[in-house]
Amino acid sequence: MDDSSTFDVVTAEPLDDIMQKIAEHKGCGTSSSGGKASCGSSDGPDDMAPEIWEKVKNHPCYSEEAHHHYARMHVAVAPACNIQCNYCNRKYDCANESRPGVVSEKLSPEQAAKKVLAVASTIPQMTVLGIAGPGDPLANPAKTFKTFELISKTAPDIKLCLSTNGLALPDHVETIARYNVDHVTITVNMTDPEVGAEIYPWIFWNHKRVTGKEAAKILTDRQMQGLEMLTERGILCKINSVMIPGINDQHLVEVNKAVKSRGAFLHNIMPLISAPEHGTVFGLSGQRGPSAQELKALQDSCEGEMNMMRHCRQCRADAVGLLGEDRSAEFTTDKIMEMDVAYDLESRQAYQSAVEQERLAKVAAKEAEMETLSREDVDGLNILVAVATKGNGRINEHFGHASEFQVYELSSSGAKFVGHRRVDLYCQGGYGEEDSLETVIRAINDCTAVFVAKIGHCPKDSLLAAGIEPIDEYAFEFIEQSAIAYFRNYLARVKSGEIAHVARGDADIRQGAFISA
Ligand code: CLF
Ligand code: SF4
Repeated sequence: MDDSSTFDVVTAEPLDDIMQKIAEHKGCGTSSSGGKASCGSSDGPDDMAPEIWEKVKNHPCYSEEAHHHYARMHVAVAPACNIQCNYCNRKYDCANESRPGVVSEKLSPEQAAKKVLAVASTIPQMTVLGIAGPGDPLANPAKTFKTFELISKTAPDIKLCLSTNGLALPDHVETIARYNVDHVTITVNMTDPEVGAEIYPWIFWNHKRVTGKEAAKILTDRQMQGLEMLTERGILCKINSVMIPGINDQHLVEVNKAVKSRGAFLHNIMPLISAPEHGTVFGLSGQRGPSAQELKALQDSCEGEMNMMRHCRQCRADAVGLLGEDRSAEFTTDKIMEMDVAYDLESRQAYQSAVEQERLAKVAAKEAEMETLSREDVDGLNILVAVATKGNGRINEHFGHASEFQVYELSSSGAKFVGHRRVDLYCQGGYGEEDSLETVIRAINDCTAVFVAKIGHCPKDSLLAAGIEPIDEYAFEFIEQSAIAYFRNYLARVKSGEIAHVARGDADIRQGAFISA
């Protein structure tokens, strides 16, 4: 038997022991972690076994904390698919792992390997290579595993990651383990074939097309079997689910329980993105996606069961960079073929140690600020704040240059990342765009403040009028430390009567809340 199926490659520890630790970690909702967030993918090294931390610490999808510092890249080597989802148009990338409306440049395994080296030598914090489409990686096993083989030889420090619809998964678990792919995502939208028949018109199974409930039953059985086989081997599994209001939104609570009981590490409930111009069945039938509030409510209701991922950016099958940034245009096939690539493991490691120092400083700063918050009477108050950032866990983006805002919930537990909001750029080459400002304000209307590195007078006044306090006094500081400091100051102002606290659900009546009393 191949040793890699019984021992972890990083720690050489028997996999039974590691599995036990993963299973223990699943119950982290009830674990004691002091004043820190007790559950969720923002967990740190104190919240899990060292072997698990080793696997997730620099994976931007499996660790919320890591996503501020580390980047991933995808290579689009897998064009074919073996099922049909009603939210997919084959013109575009697999919508299980990406948003519709973007098309990746397809690569051969050799081109993909060259691209990985080119990116790794340009972006030293790129630590994960994922194959996520544009079809299903396991419907293209030869190309997928050839790519992994080439990369594991030339860039052994890069973690390998795979995302699949799960239909072919049980047939490939041994190969996945042999190539040390220790992060696998399965998209599970249902465990009930009645629900599945509304999402999947057909699957291609045993050389023929199968439809309706029969197809959905085969798919769910294969997904659950594949999940069990992976977790038995100590491979960390993330479950992606597309939330489709009126079809599987309530049912996803059951899905969450089913995948938790089979050892899944993380659950990522993503919103359906649906528009007629995507040409999908759902887009054309007018099936809507969930609102940010509906999504958050479902994620909150599942959080007691297991770790929930809230920082997914539904990135494309050729995404490159930190989650939320897109550097794929810098690495087109033409450009990478011209690049003189030198893979320098030592300088990558030196860069990553510097990142770790910054990360430790960030955690220490947050803990010191938490210490002061723990002495305050928070009185059950909590607020949301929006943050403009371009990475490193700092408030380092100008208001006008932000294409998304990260949203944190502030409460007696400190600052917890709860999602992000995409927006149109306010600054359009030197002048502010009023229409964009309106969409920004709508996107963060439930936030009490917005933290930015810099902001002009015009947007400042409009935000204040909408009841959102623009804050630039923490420019370039750490996000969580600054947010907690702001929260303490907010509590003091509420207590003194300087401002009135407005509950989140009352965002529409926040107008003028920051006009001094
Ligand atoms: Fe890619 Fe997926 Fe691996 Fe991440 S993405 S294969 S686990 S390396 Fe991440 Fe992108 Fe969301 Fe996917 S943000 S769409 S969850
Ligand atoms: Fe499309 Fe992905 Fe579904 Fe295949 S699995 S039909 S590529 S969304």
